[in-house]
Amino acid sequence: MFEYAPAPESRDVVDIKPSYQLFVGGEWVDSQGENRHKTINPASEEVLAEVSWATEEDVDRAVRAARKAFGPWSAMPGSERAKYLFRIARIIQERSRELAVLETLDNGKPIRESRDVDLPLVAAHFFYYAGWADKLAYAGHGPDPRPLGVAGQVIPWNFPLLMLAWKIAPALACGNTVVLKPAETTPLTALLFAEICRQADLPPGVVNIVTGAGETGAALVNHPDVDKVAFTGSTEVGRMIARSVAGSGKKVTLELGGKAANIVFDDAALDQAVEGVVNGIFFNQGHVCCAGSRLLVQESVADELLDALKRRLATLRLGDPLDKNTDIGAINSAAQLAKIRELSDLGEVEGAERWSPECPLPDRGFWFPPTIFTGVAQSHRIAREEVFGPVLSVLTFRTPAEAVEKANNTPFGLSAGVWTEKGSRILWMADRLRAGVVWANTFNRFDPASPFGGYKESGYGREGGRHGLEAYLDV
Ligand code: TXE
Repeated sequence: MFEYAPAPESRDVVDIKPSYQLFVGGEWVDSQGENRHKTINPASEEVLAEVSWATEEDVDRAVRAARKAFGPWSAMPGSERAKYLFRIARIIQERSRELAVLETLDNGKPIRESRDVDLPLVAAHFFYYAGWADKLAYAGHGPDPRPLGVAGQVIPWNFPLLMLAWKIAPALACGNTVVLKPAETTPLTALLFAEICRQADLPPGVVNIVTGAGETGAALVNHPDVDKVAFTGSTEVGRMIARSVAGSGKKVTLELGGKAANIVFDDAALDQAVEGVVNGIFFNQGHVCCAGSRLLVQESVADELLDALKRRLATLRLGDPLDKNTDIGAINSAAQLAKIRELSDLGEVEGAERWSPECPLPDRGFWFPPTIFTGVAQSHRIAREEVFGPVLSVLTFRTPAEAVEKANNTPFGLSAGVWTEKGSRILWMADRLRAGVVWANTFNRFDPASPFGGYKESGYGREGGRHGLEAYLDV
């Protein structure tokens, strides 16, 4: 039998302060309010640090700092702005171990993912957009595109630093300045990023970080001097933001939820498809907006695929996220765990069959085992709603047309996956799937040069690639 030897990454590589201020105008400043918030390690429930809860006045101060910085920053030649972005990218690489450990502590994701997926992508986004800063005339906006001004950016907790990079790198490359609010459960890497901005000598006020919850986010997106709002999070809050800024003249991009279909045809390389299905839904505990949360498998291979999938799930290791052997880490918060439990219990009540491998859960922290539901009907809530956890709903189909119909039978439209050896079928499916991204024989693959974003209730606007610049430029 395989001997399991834990290989924990040292948490001593990161120096977490007991408490943090807000980062405004290049300085650490106290909040005007009394409220503080404890951020915890979801794998142990240990308090990591206390952060400020920014008030409306704090947000106003940050927006004013960003406005003051906007003039000189936007007037700077693109080649100069590029130097700062390249510098930030290199510091991220140099400090990537520290950042990965901090991300894992605050978020609960396995260190292998933060180290090998999140951090390389974060640096890659800064490198990629640094390359655009002096080439904006080729961005497709006419010869002299202009930045929009101050961007108010609100991000979620599932990829804290990567979402920050998706938002900040293109905004800065185009000459905008930024006030960013990280999610309340994962503020720490954004605060370390503030330190990196100082280390890179980024002019004060170009990046400002305000920590807090929904009220802080609302104060930011509704601030009259914010020109551009960029949000990633729940469809519910996305809708509220769209309503509240309607008529204000602010430009808005929204990246919201998903319920992606991962579609496996009977001619697919099933071993690879199993890996793709596992990666599609269990990567990052399923806290992924484009997660392949619905497996659509062709009836003729459904039993074979499910058997192989269950055998594979039995080999996944759930536990200490700092252990380099861990595949599945902790659920990010008690609230998210409650939501996953509620929807999973409902799955059983609605008549689907639930299966998990034998999987002892740690005593402390927030945990949920990898779970598969079979016998799922399209009307079931686990087939329609975003669980945002390690829960896969399995449905079957017979023909490609039926696969398309079922895949599109959702209010969302962020991503989809197709597994088949037939190239013509991939193109036929991609033409018909209402999803911003269609992966073929792979899943959850990202690249800074590729635009990303949704159809329908998954939001609007694109992030990444040349298209990602459009969200931060005016003709
Ligand atoms: O999201 P919220 P939550 C989905 C996922 C998850 C559910 C709830 O299904 O289970 O949303 O997660 C800030 N004005 N996604 O409650 O509330 C908030 O402080 C402005 C999908 O964490 O949308 C945080 O910074 N901002 C998703 C951010 O919005 C507000 C990622 C996201 O939190 C605000 C996360 C307001 N009124 C959750 N209220 C994805 N697309 O990847 C809250 N916020």
